[in-house]
Amino acid sequence: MRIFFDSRQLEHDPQQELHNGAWMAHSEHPGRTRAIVSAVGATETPSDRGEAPLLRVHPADYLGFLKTAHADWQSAGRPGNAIGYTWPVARRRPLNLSRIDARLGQYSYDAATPVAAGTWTASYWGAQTALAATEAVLGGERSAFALCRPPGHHCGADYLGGYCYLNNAAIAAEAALAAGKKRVAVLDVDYHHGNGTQDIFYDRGDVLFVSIHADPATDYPFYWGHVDEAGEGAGEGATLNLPLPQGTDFAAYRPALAQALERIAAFGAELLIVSYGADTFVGDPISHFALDTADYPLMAREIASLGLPTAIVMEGGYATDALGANVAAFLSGF
Ligand code: OKP
Ligand code: ZN
Repeated sequence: MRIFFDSRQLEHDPQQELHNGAWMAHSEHPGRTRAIVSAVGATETPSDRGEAPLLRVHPADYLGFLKTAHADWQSAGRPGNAIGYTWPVARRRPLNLSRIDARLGQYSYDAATPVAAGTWTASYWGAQTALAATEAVLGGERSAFALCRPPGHHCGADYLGGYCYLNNAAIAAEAALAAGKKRVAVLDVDYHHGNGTQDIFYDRGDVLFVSIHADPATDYPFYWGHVDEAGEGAGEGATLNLPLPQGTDFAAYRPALAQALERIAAFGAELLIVSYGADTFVGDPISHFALDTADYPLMAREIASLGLPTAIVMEGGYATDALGANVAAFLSGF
């Protein structure tokens, strides 16, 4: 399998996140990626396809915010990473605010996603990595892996959150549509619901979003991922949420996976994007499913049995010591 990776993604090195009321070292650190790189073997560096494919998903004002947020924070005399502390709820309308705190609030939804000096560069090359893998499958590869970092599935068109800044899976799906595919499916198997990807395609009939994740009644991101979220307008029926309880092991996971794959087949997808998070692993420090390393090849084989050209995009996974083995196990099933 062709594997794409750009080492500039390591430049994103967020210091801390607000976790259960205290600042703690950030879970989404560069060491995650180093662990995966050393386990998966040779990688290819993506070429630069520019900003146009990013702009199919993210508005220019959001990209502009992301590019300068850390510098703006520094100009305001602030230490460390840029992070918001106030968020608009009822008044989320397009105000032209210049204060960095106001802009951070307008373009984000949590305090777990700091903007550091290297965040834009890393996110940009993460998106290029997803595009390279997508182009490989559009060109005839059966599957390809994009070793993306930071992850992407929590970030919407114009907001960051959940350690995510650019939505790599959505950028990949839009690239496939731009290349002529009529129907694309995104299967999100990260432990957390992919709220950003869901939001981006919620009213669209050409992209099916299917997610298996921890029940938002107990788990982040709480406000999305409930069973009754099924899409709207032209997208009615093109969103499928399959929440599962904490403690779920692969035996309990399998029926949901079968249901997800059935829906993707029925949709008539021509290309599949998999948002793969290894945080369903039993030893994950911030998650509560009970999948094991040996389950990932089985999960992958079932996904591969759809017979669709498949671009796999890396999302979460925080048990760094087991992360390389878990990712390699998943990829081996394709
Ligand atoms: C990103 B991905 C909880 C802090 C917020 C955010 C989790 C983001 C996961 N105390 N946690 O889906 O793996
Ligand atoms: Zn996750």
